[in-house]
Amino acid sequence: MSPLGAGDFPFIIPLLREKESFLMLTHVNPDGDAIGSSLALALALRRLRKKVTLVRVDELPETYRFLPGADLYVPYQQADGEYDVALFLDCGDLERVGAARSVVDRAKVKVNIDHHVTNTYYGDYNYIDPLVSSVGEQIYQMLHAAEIALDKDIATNLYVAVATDTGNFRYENTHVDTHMIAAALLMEGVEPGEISNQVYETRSLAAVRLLGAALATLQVSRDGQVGWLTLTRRTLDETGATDDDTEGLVNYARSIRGVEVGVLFRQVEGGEVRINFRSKSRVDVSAIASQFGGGGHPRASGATASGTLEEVTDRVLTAVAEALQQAQ
Ligand SMILES: [Mn+2]
Repeated sequence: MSPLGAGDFPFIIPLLREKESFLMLTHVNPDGDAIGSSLALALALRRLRKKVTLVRVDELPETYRFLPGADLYVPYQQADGEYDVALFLDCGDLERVGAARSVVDRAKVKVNIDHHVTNTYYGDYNYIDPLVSSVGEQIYQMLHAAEIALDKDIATNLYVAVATDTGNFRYENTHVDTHMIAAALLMEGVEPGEISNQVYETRSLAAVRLLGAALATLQVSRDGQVGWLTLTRRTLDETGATDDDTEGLVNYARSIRGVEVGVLFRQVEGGEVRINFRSKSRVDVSAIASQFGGGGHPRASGATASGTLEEVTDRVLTAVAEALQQAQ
């Protein structure tokens, strides 16, 4: 845990031990950290014989369905009981749970566990640590402090959470603690080669076709510092790809030599455009995303804006150019 990151941590541990029923929520379009950290905590709570209702809004991405406990997820509409505690994982603000917002008040207490620098502290208890790589690290620290033993299933989920949010231990959010925790997880029997095969080396045909279509739209700014890709609804429909298949595409724009900021524009339902930002080393893209009502991390963020693809692209590229200017 980073020195800044404890927050309400000391109050959350007793809640886990003493309360009986837990509602667990994470963000829409869940990624490896959201799913891995949730499943790890859900499995740990079940070992303590707690009642756990782990809800989802979207189907789990195919990539993560191999995770131990993945079948614990239920559609949020099934959360029709009363709960002692709602646990929010990897959600920078309450809106991130999407339609599951309608069930959160079924719990008496809200616990917010997150690592986004833009977190709004919406919980009754907040454990926010922007200096750690992932919520996976935070859950590891919590289980460790609560003296709840790991097993291979819990460790596998935590490993996937940490690995995916660090780009498989490549991003600058990979710290000494990150590797120490990974080592502790390997001691529980985690198989990194097998996980890597599942998470990084297995794609659907549609996803690879989408990659080709996305790369064909690549544009780079005149100064070479901004690269962007554009996905229309039509492209998504023609390739048969799902929204989950768009994950990681933005990294191709950022990977170009000289590019500091990569952006992916994706048309979504209802006349809106989903925007994903990545930066290499200087620009804080969480600040840019905030201008558009979104949030995230300094090097990876996202927002959803209304308007046509052209309008949104114009506005966003102007904001990126300004941010680049200030970061010179
Ligand atoms: Mn995360």
